Amino acid sequence: MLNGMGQTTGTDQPRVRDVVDTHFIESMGRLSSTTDISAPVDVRDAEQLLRLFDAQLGSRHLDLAARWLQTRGRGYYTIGSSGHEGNVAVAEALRPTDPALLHYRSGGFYLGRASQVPGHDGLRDVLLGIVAAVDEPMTGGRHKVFGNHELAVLPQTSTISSHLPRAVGVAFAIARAKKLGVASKWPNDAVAVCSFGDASVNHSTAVGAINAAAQGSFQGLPLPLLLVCEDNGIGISTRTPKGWVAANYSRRAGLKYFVANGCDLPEALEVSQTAADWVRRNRAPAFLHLDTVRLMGHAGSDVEAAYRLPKDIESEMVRDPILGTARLLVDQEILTPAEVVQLYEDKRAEVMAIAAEVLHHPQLASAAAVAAPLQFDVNGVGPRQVAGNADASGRSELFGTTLPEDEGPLTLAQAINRSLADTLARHPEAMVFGEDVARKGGVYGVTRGLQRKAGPARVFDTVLDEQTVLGLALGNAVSGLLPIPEIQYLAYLHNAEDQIRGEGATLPFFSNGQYTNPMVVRVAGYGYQKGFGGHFHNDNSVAVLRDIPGIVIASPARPDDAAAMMRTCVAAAKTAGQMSVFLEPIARYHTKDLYADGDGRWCAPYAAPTDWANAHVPIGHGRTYRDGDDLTIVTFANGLFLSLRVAARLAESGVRCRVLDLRWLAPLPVEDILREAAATGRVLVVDETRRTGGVSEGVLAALVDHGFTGPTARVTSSDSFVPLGDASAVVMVSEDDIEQAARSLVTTRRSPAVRDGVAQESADI
Ligand SMILES: Cc1ncc(C[n+]2csc(CCOP(=O)(O)OP(=O)(O)O)c2C)c(N)n1
Ligand SMILES: [Mg+2]
Repeated sequence: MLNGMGQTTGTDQPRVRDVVDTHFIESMGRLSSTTDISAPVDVRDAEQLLRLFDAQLGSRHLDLAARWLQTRGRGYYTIGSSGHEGNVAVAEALRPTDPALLHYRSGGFYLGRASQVPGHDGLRDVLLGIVAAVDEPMTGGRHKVFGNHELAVLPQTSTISSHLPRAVGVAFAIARAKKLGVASKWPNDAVAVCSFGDASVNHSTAVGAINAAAQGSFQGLPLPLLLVCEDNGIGISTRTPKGWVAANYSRRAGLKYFVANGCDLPEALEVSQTAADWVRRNRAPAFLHLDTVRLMGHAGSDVEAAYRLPKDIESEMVRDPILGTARLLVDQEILTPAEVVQLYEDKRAEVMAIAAEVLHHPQLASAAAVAAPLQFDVNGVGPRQVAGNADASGRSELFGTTLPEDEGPLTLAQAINRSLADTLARHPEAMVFGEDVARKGGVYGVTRGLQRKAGPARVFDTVLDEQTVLGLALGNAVSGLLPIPEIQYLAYLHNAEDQIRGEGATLPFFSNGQYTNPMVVRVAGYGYQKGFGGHFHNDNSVAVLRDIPGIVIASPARPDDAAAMMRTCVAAAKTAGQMSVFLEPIARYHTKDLYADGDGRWCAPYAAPTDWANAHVPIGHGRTYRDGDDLTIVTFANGLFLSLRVAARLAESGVRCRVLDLRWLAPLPVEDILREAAATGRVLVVDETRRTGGVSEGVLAALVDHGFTGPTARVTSSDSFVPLGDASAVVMVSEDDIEQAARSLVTTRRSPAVRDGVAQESADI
């Protein structure tokens, strides 16, 4: 039976046999040293061929071992590299310091690279991953990946193509760090390599990333990126149209194309070396198309016979790259067939011995242990980190004669602008980029003048693709730079959100904290733009961000908080590798007044970095306004503006509120919520996001979780999109909604557990 798998209980070795296994051994049996299989090939040297064959054999036996471990109930991953082992040639063509983001079939590459650095046992690494062992060197028992910090191999997720935007960012970072003269994690002349499958090139994430690389290169941007398409002609059961990959990428502006038979090691070597050298020399992206076969199905559970003809499976087996290299070794009289089989069986024994040992290794045993890499040590981020060595000369270079703290009261947009400038002044590795942020200075002017101040290498416009914006940031962040990308509108985060969720936030998790994404993603969002722009410019849904483990969500409402919180996020990125999302309320960007025209109470002076008391907002700490004891309003962003106005009106009729601005949506300031709730015994949550999935759910759940028993209510926006024109107002929380709910709530009996006293931190405004 084709693709059949039997378990053989050998005399001293546990083993699993696949038909591919048997086919190899039988084929070797039919071979003699004198069989003239192919024309003599110019192999660089026998030692090299034997070394690469060793990696290929290791990769093959890892696949067999994975299946055996599964039969023992201790193997959790069976997608293998069989048929793709020619990718060892790509590792051979590169340096072990070249950052690699690998396809799940790049086992040959991984073992090849591991063999280039003394002290590494690639076989063991992979087997520890398959059994989810705590001592696996990359994920610490969280996944099976090809990844190793010391080998510059970044772990990848299962989401096909999601690593390509980051790979573009890593290539960009190699060149940009050199240009800026700042330290990077990779050598100046490094090449980033990124492999993926043939079906994966159709994914919009891949299409966008390759497009971004090609467009960048087209306009002369240095991008040393080797894209490797391991083309086995199929994606699980769906055939890739013959010739599709070549037709698409062989004549692409900004992208050099190379093609090689991945089942022919000398050819793969020669072409890989040419491609890698070309990328290194030209600092430009290339597409290396490796023609491979897929043996043993998509994964252990895959019954190929259900969708593939036997003759097709057989013809793939004939191209088995292991067999190809073995024939070459015999043909070149480097080994006899018997010696090849001996090597093959020795490798089996070596791999299975490790497999039999690691299956007893412990796995992660508690939720806390599993989630540990998601807990960034941001508690250590204090005013000292924020102020740091604020270099006065760097600041005056950027700001000229007037420092922002001397400008007088600023709007929210101005405060963010100045804090970005300060970040650029303080961190030479910081960069601000996104759509229209540079020459135009952003749709709302928030980044105005930054390019002039910091130069086009640090403040620049990107291609119009949010996955690229975020991927570029991820690649830069993991390379040691400090990216501050902008997403022009919250509604446009959603088409790229997986770059934060699946790609960004998971990196520390799947690298056991060895790789992080220190960065701050600015997002302009929320509603209340007086009916202009409709949903896509008034998007008020943040649910998609709130449940991502390990990220910080800052949501400043006021200029003084915004500048201080930006500094905190930057400091958290630098000291703890934290990724933060910085949600800015567009409607408040240019607001000056709060209660009455001309009162200027939504403006605030800018705190100098050294003004420790005001230049920093600890993560997860809210801010209380007013000290009323009838009702606590818990809110954030535009809700703060609306609630303060309502609170002032309520005070005139004797209802005394206190208003808590959450400031951080993740982690929520739970202590502050509980303290302020206890202070009045009644809580009204004012939430401009949706009723379902909105922030109010988190606030109320926190109160319940901690035993608050007083009356609560919430006013939220509707479970709707925001329409154009005056109709927008009817789906958004209004001041009237807040006032009515507040008046109604203060008539209810409050919790008996009301604590006396006022809030510890209160600001009168
Ligand atoms: C975004 C995403 N969609 C679907 C899947 C499920 N999936 C896993 S592998 C695969 C096929 C990939 O084929 P290809 O890129 O040719 O790689 P190959 O397995 O053939 O090496 C699919 C659909 C996934 N992992 N990620
Ligand atoms: Mg494929």
